[in-house]
Amino acid sequence: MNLYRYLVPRYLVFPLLFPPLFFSVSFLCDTIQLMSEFCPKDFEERWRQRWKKDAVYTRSFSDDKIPYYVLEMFPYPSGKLHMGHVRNYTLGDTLARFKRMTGHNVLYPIGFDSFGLPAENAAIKHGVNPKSWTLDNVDTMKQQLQLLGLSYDWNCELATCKDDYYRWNQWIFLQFYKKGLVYRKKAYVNWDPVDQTVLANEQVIDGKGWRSGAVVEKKEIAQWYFKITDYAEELLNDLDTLDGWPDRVKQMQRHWIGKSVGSEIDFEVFDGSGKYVETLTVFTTRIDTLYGASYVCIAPEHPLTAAIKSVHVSPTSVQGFIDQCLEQSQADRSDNDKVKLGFETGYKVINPINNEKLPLFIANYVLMDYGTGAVMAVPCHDQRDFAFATQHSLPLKLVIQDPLSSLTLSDFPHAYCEDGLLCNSGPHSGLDSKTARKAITDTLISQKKGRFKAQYRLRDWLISRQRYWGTPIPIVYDEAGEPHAVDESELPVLLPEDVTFDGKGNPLEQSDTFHQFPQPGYRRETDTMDTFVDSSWYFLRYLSAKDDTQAFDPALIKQFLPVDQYIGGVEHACLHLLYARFFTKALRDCGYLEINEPFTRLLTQGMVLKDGAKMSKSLGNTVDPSYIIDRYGADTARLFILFGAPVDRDLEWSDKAVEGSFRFLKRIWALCQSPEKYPLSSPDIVLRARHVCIKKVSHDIARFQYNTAISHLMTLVNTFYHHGCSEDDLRILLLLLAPFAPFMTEELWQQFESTSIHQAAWPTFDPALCETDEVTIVIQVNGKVRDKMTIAKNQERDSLEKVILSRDKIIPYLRDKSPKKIIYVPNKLFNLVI
Ligand code: ANZ
Repeated sequence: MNLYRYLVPRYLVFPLLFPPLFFSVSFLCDTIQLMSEFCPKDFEERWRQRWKKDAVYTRSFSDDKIPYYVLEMFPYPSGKLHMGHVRNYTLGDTLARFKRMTGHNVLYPIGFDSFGLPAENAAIKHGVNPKSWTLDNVDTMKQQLQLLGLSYDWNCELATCKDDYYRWNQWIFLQFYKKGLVYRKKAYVNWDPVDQTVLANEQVIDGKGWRSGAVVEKKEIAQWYFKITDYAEELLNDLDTLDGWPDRVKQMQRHWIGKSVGSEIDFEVFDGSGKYVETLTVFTTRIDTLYGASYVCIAPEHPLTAAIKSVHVSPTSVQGFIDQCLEQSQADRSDNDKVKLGFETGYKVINPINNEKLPLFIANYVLMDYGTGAVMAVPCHDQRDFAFATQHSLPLKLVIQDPLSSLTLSDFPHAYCEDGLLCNSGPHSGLDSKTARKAITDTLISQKKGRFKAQYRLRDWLISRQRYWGTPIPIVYDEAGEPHAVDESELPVLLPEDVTFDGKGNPLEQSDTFHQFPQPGYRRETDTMDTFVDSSWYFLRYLSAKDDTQAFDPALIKQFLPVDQYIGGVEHACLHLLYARFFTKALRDCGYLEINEPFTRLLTQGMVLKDGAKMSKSLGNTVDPSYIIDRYGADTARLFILFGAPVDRDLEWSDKAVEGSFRFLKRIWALCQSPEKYPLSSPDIVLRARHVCIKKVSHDIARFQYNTAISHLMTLVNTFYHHGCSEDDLRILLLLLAPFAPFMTEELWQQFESTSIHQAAWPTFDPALCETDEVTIVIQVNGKVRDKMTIAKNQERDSLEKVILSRDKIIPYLRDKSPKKIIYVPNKLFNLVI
């Protein structure tokens, strides 16, 4: 329905045809039509229903349009949306809407990351069933998401806790198992001796079990791992291909992967009686210091400790020392400022470069899961070794000299940790550190006692959880305790429901149904998978979420992957984003994918703050999104979030700014309600303003500069208020605003068209009309940029010269002289040669 066409006949035709009725009927209509208040509640719900009924946001399978995949990190269904979610999803929705209007076949899905500890804790605390607790929460969150007018294609919806999803976790596990990317190894867990259960780190409070209060013990049990370290080098190198990722995130991943280039050195080990025991390999980045090694030490968890214990005069003292170390956290053990604990084993090792005999220690600061779990200690050149050697009165040997000073050992109370020139290093003395690292390694290579080696800080991914609410690992054990993969035809291995949640033991152990299956004597694995497994491939599943024949559909994957734009919090920089990259590469190597990376562009949005602090339940400073939607409508909530700050910066909550967003929408509403009040008075100005606005908004949305895009729209609205507007102008305004304020624009659009604005085409601009009469020129003094200035186009040199020579920024460079020469490139550059 066209408002203009509608208004004109009514005013003219009514009085002529039905004079007596004119005042009563027409006047009433006008009052209702023209004075209609901006009241979002009147139309938001109606549009939600209509969009759903008309499948306005459903992705099409046709490939006549360019596919575009917008993805947000899916939520954990904790029950309520918080402002962080609202921001995350509004950012994605706005882009999805823009891309649809610019002719893309947009895939914009959502699902629920619905396995995890909170559901299980709720079950233990309140006796509720984890499944119904979770699915209820999913429902609540879904309703809230829909209130915001997010344009998801709900056909893609998935919940990871449902067996139609997690069966494919099990399938992927089996593919990785076949490929040799899964293994089992012993590792320490937190053990609650009272409840006889393994505790997650979050369930250990001040060293005690969260329920029992018992002092938590470390227990070594066999667990499942994914071999992500096989991909360490590729994960590191491919970061360089991710041009659409924030540098900060790439840097965090580089650091997390932590590549160190160095050497391995083999030390022969002899027991107290001088008998050869075995060869111990250490990893070092400073082989140039090898002549300065004064002892070697191993981690308390090192396998060699078993042999040491078996021959030691007091095995209990060895074990006592090991236990003392294991009580400490890894962080404390590595802390430079904490006391270095050591135990002299009585064993000796031989330094392969000079055959010197060195003592072997067990030391708390050596970690088992880095390098080889053994280090050569060089007190003069490593701070921790220095502290340890001083505490244990071990010899200090200076082997690296600072090239810029002639200090000797007694002159410094710390280790000298920099590179330098080698001294006291036999034939290698005099070399610089870098050359020496190569030379010494080469010498050891020729003797088969060493090699070059790169190490990664990245550890294999421990996926076993001794919890109920997760994906059962598809493994069975035979009578001898040997693991076997479950046959693919037997998937899913269902989570049993005949379990109780009393916080004691592992619920899966108690279930009868879980352990009933054909082969007698076999037992199922009762570990479930880390929930990060679920989120490592969900973006592949969205495309065919209901398909029960395969995990994902190769043809659709080819069409839509990699994800064009991923949006989420920077807190996932290392774990989730790295795991998803690993899954993509591993699935590629299993033959199921052809892409190398899952996410082409990544946006990490800023936080939502209140009074300078992160909005969070624990601080009690949250603002409930439903309240804002209820009071102002979803469009205002969205607009505030998008306008309040650049997308990657923190956004400070402000009631005033919310009001401001509401008022802006109200102004547009009023304009569209009574356009006759704003007849077009300066068509030229308005036309230009409109084209400039289309250009700027298109440019800004494509670059996530939503706040500036909205400010351009504000400028346009002001122009309309001052200079009037036509129907076409209003149409353009609504189209440009549609991605930000989907409800109101749709409601107002119906004055012009009966189809959805969200399926309309994005407006185009005429570049000629966007050209302004101004240009910015650069002002240089002796070739160096000193100033910039916006001037009218094609200005004459002489008039310009006067202005430039009297500018504050330029005067100091003139030093009271007039320039020797002036180079003027019209509309670009003005260079003064002094
Ligand atoms: C001898 C040495 C001499 C070292 C020296 C440093 C300085 P990044 O760069 O982090 O890779 N190291 C090796 N494995 C270890 C483990 N499992 N636990 C604790 N420390 C370990 O660090 C490599 C250095 O960390 C190695 O080089 C080793 O100490 C130590 F003047 O070897 B260095």
